[in-house]
Amino acid sequence: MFDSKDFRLDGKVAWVTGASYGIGFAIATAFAKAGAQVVFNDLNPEKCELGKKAYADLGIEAYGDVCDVTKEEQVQAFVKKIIEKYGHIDILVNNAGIIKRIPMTEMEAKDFRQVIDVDLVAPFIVSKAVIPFMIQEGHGKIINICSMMSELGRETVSAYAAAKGGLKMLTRNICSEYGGANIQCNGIGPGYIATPQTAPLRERQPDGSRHPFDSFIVSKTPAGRWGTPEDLQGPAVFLASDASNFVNGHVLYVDGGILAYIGKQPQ
Ligand code: NAP
Ligand code: GCO
Repeated sequence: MFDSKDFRLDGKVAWVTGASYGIGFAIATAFAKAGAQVVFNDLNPEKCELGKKAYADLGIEAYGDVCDVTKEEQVQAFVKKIIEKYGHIDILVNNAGIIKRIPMTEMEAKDFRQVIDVDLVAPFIVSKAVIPFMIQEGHGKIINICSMMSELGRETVSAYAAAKGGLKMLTRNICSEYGGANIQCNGIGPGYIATPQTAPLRERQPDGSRHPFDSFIVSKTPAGRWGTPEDLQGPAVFLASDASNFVNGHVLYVDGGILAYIGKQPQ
């Protein structure tokens, strides 16, 4: 029988990777407001301290520490710390990610590999480290932050699209392999969201006009605007909660309708 408490996260421990700011921070704060204990990591102590202060400014006592999600030994050590401190990890959000916007024929293989490393290999490394503890608990929620580029390509983002396409399939495979252990693994596919990662696409031009890509995205989005990190909070809480216990292997696009829309007819 449905109960609104199904959307609560009370008593849950939620690790959101790369969540000092941006989308990860927004998702983590929503989890805290729904009752979860938030855990986050970042690449350096300064960012972790900035993140802790930002959470504290919202009245949230988040546990944060340095962990490079591409380094398996760091991830395993971080998971050990979480288990020692809280005893369990109920929710994992593979949020940490990078993008390099370089025309493919000009992109060096090392740059391609770095994007794949952070955006695809790291979610594998982190999920692999966490799943055994979720199996022990008899439940778990994994949310992979995919992208519209899990479905579409565009110039200069070959590595990112390849990684995010792979992340969609990793999501489906974790669902397939661990659904029987009562682990639900889903994706969130944000549209174009106003964060530091997309700031270069929204920069004002020297003459003060809007960036052409900014205008392009607004015209391609039925909602007629960029998304905000807050737009992702409700969908993330849903996928992290008992309300979604029979949702598995799904990528929930939170994109203002852009993937459904052919685009405004030129006037
Ligand atoms: P962002 O502003 O660039 O933040 C990314 C976060 O990931 C930062 O905290 C960064 O830490 C961290 N990070 C990067 N590499 C890491 C590593 N190796 N280990 C640990 N942390 C690492 O990005 P965002 O816009 O919030 O995006 C978050 C996620 O959503 C990414 O996966 C992105 O691909 C995805 N996404 C974004 C959009 C969008 O329009 N913004 C749309 C769809 C999907 P540092 O600050 O220390 O580098
Ligand atoms: C880009 C953007 C996108 C967004 C997002 C869209 O350069 O096209 O950075 O990739 O980050 O992934 O869903």
